[in-house]
Amino acid sequence: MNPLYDRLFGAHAGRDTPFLHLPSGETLSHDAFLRSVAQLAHVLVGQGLAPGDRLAAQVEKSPEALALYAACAQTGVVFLPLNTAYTRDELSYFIKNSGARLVVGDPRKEGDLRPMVEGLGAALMTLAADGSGTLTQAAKDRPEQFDTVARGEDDLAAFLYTSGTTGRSKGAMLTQKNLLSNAETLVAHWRFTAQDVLLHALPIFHTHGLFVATNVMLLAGGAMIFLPKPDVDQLIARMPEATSLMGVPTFYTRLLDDPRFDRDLTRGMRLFISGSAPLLAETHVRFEQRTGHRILERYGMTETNMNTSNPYDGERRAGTVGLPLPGVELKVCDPETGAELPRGDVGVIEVRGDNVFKGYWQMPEKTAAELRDDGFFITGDLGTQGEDGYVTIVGRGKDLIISGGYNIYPKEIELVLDEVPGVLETAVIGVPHPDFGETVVAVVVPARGAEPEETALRAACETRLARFKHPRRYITLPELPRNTMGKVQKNVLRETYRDLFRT
Ligand code: MLC
Ligand code: AMP
Repeated sequence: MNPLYDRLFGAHAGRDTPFLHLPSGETLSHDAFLRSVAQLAHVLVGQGLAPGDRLAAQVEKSPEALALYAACAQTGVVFLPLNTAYTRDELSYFIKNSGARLVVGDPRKEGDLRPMVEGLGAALMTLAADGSGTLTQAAKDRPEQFDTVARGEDDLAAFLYTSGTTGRSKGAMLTQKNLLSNAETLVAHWRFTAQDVLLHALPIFHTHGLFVATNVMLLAGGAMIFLPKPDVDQLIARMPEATSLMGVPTFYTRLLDDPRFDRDLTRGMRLFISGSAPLLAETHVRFEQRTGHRILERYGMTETNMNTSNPYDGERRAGTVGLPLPGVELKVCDPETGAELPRGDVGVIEVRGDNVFKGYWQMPEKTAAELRDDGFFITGDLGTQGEDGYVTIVGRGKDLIISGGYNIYPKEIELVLDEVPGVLETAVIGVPHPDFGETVVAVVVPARGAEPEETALRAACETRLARFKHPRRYITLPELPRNTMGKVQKNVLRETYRDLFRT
């Protein structure tokens, strides 16, 4: 028995039904996909990977990349997907911290990656966006059947790294049960069936694109139009074949900016889902006016999968993230004492359920700080729950910027900028941005008599931080605003620079 593999993948063996519709016009059936998974599973075992070992993958979105996830499930290997934007420095931390034994990377970066990967005692294989590379080369002649390795519900299925307020990324350990229970809940809640066709344009290295979108469609037995990027022309061209779309708010604002996106185009769609970042109530209203559809907003995170969702049939209330999902307990607590607050009060959201992860890999203190003994996870999001159960997120207790659905922790950027010669200190903030929701601005205080060049600041970020984390604007100030306790008042900075990107 291997519940994750059996339910998501094995259940479709022999089914000649469409699974992935590709940009080339080709369609891959469930069965053809599973045969390629078995071949990859043979390669992983051939590489000496045993159940519980970690495989890190930094690869472009492709059917083969998805098959690698499935092959990990089939062999009991822990899958560790990584953002393709991460630099070699960032990657090296994840490989070292996770102890990954095999790294699958982009052949274009092979020369850069190999010394680092092998220096860390791991092996490197490659996989390109078009499916070529040493991984698929090795899989070519392997059998198309593989005896699934037995695993239990509490065994680890994946590690997803999330940054933190201290600037050090933590590996969130997700079990089979975490993933399966959430997928089951979402299929039922959002009414997905084998007749659904999901327009899949999210990256597959994060919770949203991998565990929400893909796991839901696998469990439901439906098909996906698998686009490498959320290109608006492609989304519009393929929408008539689809029944549903999952996206971050940027998808929806970009679609609304295109006059071709209208009621007629969306006639065959039954569901638009938004998450990973706040959807402005204004976007929700404009979307309904334009298409007649009410976007269904839900709320989740890497450590917990999905926690709340607006209802399918009931009121999808703009500006809220809906109600706790079945099987998820949610409470709003006093940030200082942890005591549960009365309905309507603002506090930190805590959640408990089969969806909540097992802890951070080899970081017991960080786990203890966020995961209570009674199983409640302290999300760090500030919110309120109304008498009727609807949850509204009003802010974040954690110093976090969400840009186009990617989480960016200011501390990580401040640590890099603070090291630049001539910099006394820095404060990195998020300010409203019309496309990304929020974007990164760095406020820099020069050391006495120094004038650090913006090019030097940019260069420092270049090798150490993925591009989406790079500040879009640098502002020099003689000093940072501080309160009487000496703490930097980022709220003052955010207020001062709130209109920097307003059009
Ligand atoms: C790309 N860039 C970004 C960016 N994405 N900058 C800031 N924030 C982002 N999110 C930068 C690139 O580095 C590049 O910079 C330039 O923008 C163009 O890159 P691109 O790849 O062409 O961008 P685009 O295709 O337009 O992608 C934007 C996006 C994408 C918003 C569609 O970022 C995206 O798919 N986001 C989804 C993220 C996601 O899946 N989040 C879920 C996390 S799970 P330059 O300088 O080189 O020009 C989670 C839990 C939950 O949060 O609840 O779901
Ligand atoms: P990540 O750690 O990348 O999984 O991001 C999780 C964070 O994204 C949450 O803690 C929230 O701050 C935010 N988030 C996810 N969905 C929503 C939403 N619908 N509205 C507001 N914030 C959200």
